[in-house]
Amino acid sequence: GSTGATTGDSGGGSDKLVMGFSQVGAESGWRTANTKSVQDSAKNAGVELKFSDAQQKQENQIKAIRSFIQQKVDVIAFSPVVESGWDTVLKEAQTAKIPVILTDRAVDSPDTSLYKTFLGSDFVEEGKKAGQWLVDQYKDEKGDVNIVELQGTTGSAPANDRKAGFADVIKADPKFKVVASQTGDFTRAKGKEVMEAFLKSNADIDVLFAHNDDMGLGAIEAIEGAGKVPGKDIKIITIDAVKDGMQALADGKINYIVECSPLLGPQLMDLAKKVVAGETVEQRVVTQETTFTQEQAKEALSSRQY
Ligand code: GYE
Repeated sequence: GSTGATTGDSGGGSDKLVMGFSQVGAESGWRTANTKSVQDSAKNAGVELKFSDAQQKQENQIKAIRSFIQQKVDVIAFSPVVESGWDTVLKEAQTAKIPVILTDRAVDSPDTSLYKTFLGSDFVEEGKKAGQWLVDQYKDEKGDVNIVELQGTTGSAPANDRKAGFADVIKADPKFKVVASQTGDFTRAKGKEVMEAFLKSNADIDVLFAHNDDMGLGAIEAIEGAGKVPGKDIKIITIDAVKDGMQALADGKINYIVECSPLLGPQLMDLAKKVVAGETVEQRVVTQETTFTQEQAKEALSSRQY
């Protein structure tokens, strides 16, 4: 506020930008790093952050967003756990004239005026990169390549898009067969549990594609538990490139990781300031990312920030 009329300013008259942020949860190493990035960047940017953890439940996110509207925050940012079902609450924010920024995950609403911008990775591209590695690795293979897939949270943008991108690339050759595909909810525990079931019902698995490192790491435990060697008997591709994933890649237990950066905080604070100042911003801001082989992981490991 700039009225300057009050004395003994006890917070109400401060010029600090207030952001309500609704986080998905704490399901993975990626998410932990993302939360830290948002919190640290808010501090550095002088943004007052109201942070809420939805524990992977959409209803909790809707409640948090409504509470941010009631508190009249300057800007709302959130990472939607699933893609569908946001129109009503986003319209409420729009009516209250509070700008919304999507971070990390997308919504499927056709009305793009409901949010100012969407900052995050291109998940279709990530799935394609994973598929392309497989196609290259198995280019001389004549027989079938049996693949199992651990999907992320059902209905989430990264699960939908990574699955689609991967499928789009491997369909070029019918020898690639996805013999089982199920959600592991982006967690290590679920990844292990579902991989155990895959191993029981499929005698001949050549490749695991896991939509994130954590599920891949859980699956490694299942594979070892079944007396097989991860990275050799079963080749493993994951997405994220968090420290534990990169360590497993350097150790030869994972074969390839497609990077997905959780360090969205600084760009988010930048965009928030612009949006609140009424400046126009790009509708879509895509994160820059790379990929890692086992050799590259050995080199990169010591300098990873998360
Ligand atoms: O890949 C996964 C996390 O939305 C990109 O969510 C994010 C994904 C990330 O749980 O590890």
